[in-house]
Amino acid sequence: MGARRELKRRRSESPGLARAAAANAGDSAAPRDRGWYNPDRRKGRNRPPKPYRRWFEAEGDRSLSSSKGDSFLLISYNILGDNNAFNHRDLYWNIPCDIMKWNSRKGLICREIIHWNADLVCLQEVDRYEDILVHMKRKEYAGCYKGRSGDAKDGCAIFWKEKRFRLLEEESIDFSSIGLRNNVAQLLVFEVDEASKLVVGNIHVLFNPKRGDIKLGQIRMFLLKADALSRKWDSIPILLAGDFNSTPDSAIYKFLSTSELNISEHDRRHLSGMDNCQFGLYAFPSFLKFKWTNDEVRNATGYSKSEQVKHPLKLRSSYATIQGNARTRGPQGEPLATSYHSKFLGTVDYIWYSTGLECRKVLDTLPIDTLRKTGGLPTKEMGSDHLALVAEFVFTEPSELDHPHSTDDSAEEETIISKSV
Ligand code: KL2
Repeated sequence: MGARRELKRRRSESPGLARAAAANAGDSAAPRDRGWYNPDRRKGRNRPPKPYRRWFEAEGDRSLSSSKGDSFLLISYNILGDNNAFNHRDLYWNIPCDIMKWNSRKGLICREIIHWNADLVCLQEVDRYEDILVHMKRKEYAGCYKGRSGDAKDGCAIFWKEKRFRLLEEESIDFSSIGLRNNVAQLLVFEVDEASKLVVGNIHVLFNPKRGDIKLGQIRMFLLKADALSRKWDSIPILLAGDFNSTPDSAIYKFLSTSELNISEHDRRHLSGMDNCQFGLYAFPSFLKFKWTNDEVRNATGYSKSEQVKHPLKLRSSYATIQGNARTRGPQGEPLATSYHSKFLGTVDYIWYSTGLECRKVLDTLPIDTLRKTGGLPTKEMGSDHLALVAEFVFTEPSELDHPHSTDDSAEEETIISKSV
């Protein structure tokens, strides 16, 4: 039977069926068959971002650990500010212009953030906050932004899933107000699932590899303020994400992980390790013995007479606590690289956590040879010159010995905060 005669026969039997048959038979007058709209089926929506990265989980029997509540996921991601991408063309000279454009990078960055479906998202080098907020709002995130002072156009942003996290307090640090350059940091206090509370910090530390004194001062201040907020809310756990512009073999990393440092044992110009990473082209001659000035000592330690600097937290770095792929990890257990462009290949991004939290898994970074093959980031698949760090955490049951601070003398620390500006 011909298609049109069949159509006529069906039309008389069932008008609905006939309309569908008409569409199939190519009858342009009939409405086309309509499927249900599923936004997640749209091209690329649900596929993991490329290149493929594996999850690594904590070892050991989970049932033995004293976790409470559901786990939650955090992303820390330096997204490469539009202005920095434009102003530092020399770092990206080999990257095609169309890849560097914000409009092409924005889609990759937002898709990646949304794909991991994290509960907390800490971004650095954000100068197009509104562009990102639009996407995040659609996925039921709320956000807040702290821009850098001075001429800089970028800043830090934190987004959180409103269904799980309720904002209790918001604080930001403008380091220029205490003479430590125009970088910024954010500290937020959340109630999670109406059961636990948490301090979340986000920082983008000064880049200048020579100014270890300022970098150390910024980080010291960030940790002191996080500690003070934690104590204010009854010693709640702390999560600190960001681009610390310091490498894992540096004195600044040692300060973060061991809570103390004697700066007289180090050269200010080498304090952040940015001069001797995989191929840091920021090396400085070190044949002259470096002497700290009083101002530099005060920037670093908070006191011009003290060369010893301490912080009050017990911190662990999430990637270093989870064993990963030998091809992606260095001697400290940190990723070999979280950032790559024509002048730098190395690790500067971290997610630190205090007691009261346990890191359950991390999203692996990429091997050096995979990164080198790209010739430099960003690429047409990766929107920034940094990789997004993603880690999953659980709250642990509090024990007598387990509080986020290494000392319990809050009065002493409050004095340090007020004096060390
Ligand atoms: O290292 V970064 O890149 O965390 O990804 O942070 C800073 C640097 C960012 C904000 O200031 O801009 C980049 N050489 C290389 N990179 C630079 C320079 C520079 N002279 N100045 C700023 N950045």
